[in-house]
Amino acid sequence: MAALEASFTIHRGYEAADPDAFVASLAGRVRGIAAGLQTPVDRALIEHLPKVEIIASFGVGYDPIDVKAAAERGIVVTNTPDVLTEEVADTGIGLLLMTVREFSASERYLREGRWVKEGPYRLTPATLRNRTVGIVGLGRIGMAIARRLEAMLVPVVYHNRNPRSDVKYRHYPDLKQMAADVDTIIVVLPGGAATRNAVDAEVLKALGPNGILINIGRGSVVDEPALIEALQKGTILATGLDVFAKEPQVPAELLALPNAVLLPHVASASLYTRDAMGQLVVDNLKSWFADGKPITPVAETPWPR
Ligand code: NAP
Ligand code: 8YV
Repeated sequence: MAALEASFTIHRGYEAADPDAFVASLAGRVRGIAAGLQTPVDRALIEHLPKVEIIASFGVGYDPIDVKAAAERGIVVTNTPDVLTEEVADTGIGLLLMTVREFSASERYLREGRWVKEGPYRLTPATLRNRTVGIVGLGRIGMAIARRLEAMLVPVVYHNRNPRSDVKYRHYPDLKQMAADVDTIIVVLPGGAATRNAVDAEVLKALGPNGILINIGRGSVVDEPALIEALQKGTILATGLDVFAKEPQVPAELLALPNAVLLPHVASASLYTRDAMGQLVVDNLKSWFADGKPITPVAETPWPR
């Protein structure tokens, strides 16, 4: 915010008591939007702000922004790729280990004094040592996770719409087929209509009773009620989630499950990485208004047009 204030006149939509009156009062003046994940920029908002030239989003995923509506009006949308990749991959591996080896449950066991009273924590039924990981979304973050898994001697395969020519990992055009062949899935897909409920009851059934599902992509990619049922019935073994269907709400059924490790969307949430993301938002806006060039435009609003 300090860097934005140094270069621009800022109007804080997130502080407005009456958002509609706020937007109406600025309609003829606002030329750029700095948007967070919690700030949907839908078609109605875009149409109410006809002078907007750029929407600079804080985050690599930009599913809350109606990029089609922006493209139709010649508005460029930017995101924050790369600067968060390694942090999010670290979190993905951390969440995988927490889930497979039950680290949060065993820490609770220690803090509750049960190690002293009851003896050692149980041997975990799961290990990474005999697992194969299927990455759903082998893009920037998926690749950073795959590199880490290779160093950990864990075999990797993946599901994307398009096979990559720069990797030796097996590509599965069909997600259900991949789920049947592996025991661990890490979801790193973008949100939005194309990926909604891509991990459904059938995929979970194919993953099987030893199966572990990690999701650090978007909550909308996993059919949450189907996942809850699969965990309750033992259709799969466990899950580790950083993202949820209706954040910050997490269903009570998930909270009650011992075989679910739940994080509050923290994959990129270090000061270091959030600062880099914020800087890229500022740099996109400054570059646009100084030189007419966005630094990291999204695919739907390419630059030059
Ligand atoms: P990216 O480089 O664009 O990678 C996305 C990958 O998903 C690509 O390999 C793409 O391959 C694949 N993909 C896209 N749509 C697909 C579909 N319909 N079916 C199958 N595969 C599909 O993006 P990234 O930088 O790695 O980020 C990925 C996502 O992670 C973001 O969009 C965001 O939602 C999420 N994320 C979450 C956090 C967090 O805090 N939890 C932080 C950062 C990012 P193809 O095009 O070949 O299909
Ligand atoms: C968010 C994320 O940016 O980059 C993404 O797609 O999901 C996160 O890094 C973060 O939650 C801030 O809203």
